[in-house]
Amino acid sequence: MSNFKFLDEKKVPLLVGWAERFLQNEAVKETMPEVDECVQQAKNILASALDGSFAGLLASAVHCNSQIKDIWSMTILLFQAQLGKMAAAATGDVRLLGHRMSLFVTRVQIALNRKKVGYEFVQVEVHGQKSEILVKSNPVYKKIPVLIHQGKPVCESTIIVEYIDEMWTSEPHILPSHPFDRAVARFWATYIDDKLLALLKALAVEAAEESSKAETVDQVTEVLQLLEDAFAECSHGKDCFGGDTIGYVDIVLGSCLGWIKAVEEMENVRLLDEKKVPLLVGWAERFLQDKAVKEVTPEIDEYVQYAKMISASAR
Ligand SMILES: N[C@@H](CCC(=O)N[C@@H](CS)C(=O)NCC(=O)O)C(=O)O
Repeated sequence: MSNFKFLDEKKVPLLVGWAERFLQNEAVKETMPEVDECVQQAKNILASALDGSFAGLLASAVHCNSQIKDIWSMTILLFQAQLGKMAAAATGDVRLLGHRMSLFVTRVQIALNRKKVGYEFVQVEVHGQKSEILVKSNPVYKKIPVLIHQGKPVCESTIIVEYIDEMWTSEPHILPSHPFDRAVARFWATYIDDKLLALLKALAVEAAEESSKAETVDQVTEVLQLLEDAFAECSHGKDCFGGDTIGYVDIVLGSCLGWIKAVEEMENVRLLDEKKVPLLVGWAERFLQDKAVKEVTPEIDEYVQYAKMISASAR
């Protein structure tokens, strides 16, 4: 479609070799559509896509302007750098690159605390000039948290939490034991990250008109209502999403509580409303009392101050 070679032997030889082998696999061959079918499908999407950004991206890929080529090449280089880094010799034990106010970092700290894994906390700069160790350890996103275990970096908070559960297998377990329950837990964790966090960010640090803020507050209320129902289903009448003990969804949602409460204070609204989401209100109180959580959760005032600082510097 574009006359540009993405899988170029000179640039990404490992990926080229892997792609050839992958496409030869019987299970893949049976299900993979032909290239022509993919081209046709892409053209159909392009023709019917009304959304500007998606159509724009596809259109650029099809005509393959030099900007897209550059982005693609850079992505590949960063990917290669990440692979190289992951293969590097192991040194040290557990280090966590983070910042105290990041809820994503809090997740990892709670998981490590629950498992009683000792670690060195390395505070890094994420705004402005990023710390060198962060750029080296997470060259793709350059974001915290990064868990460096025996010299190997693991990125993305939920992935790190899963890694911790799989690496340190002693109790308490974080993910449920049954594959179905694990799938449900991952579903809600993804929902929280996709929906709730975007809304909280909009309320906490983005300047918006009062009317659109009220709309966002309503959306948060809807999300929390769904999570109230999820709690009823997942907890089976027990104290946590994970049943008797704090589990995956508890950690993912619980790490957002500080920001939820900060937004309540800043916007003078009640998001965790006893009348609307009584189960979540009770759960939140219990969660914040847990020792592993308390130790690493900043005070509401700190969140409020931090949110004000971020939104001021964004203007
Ligand atoms: N999806 C990521 C999000 C991590 C994230 O957004 N981290 C923020 C700190 S709260 C960051 O590093 N921001 C720096 C940046 O966006 O450049 C995760 O779950 O770990």
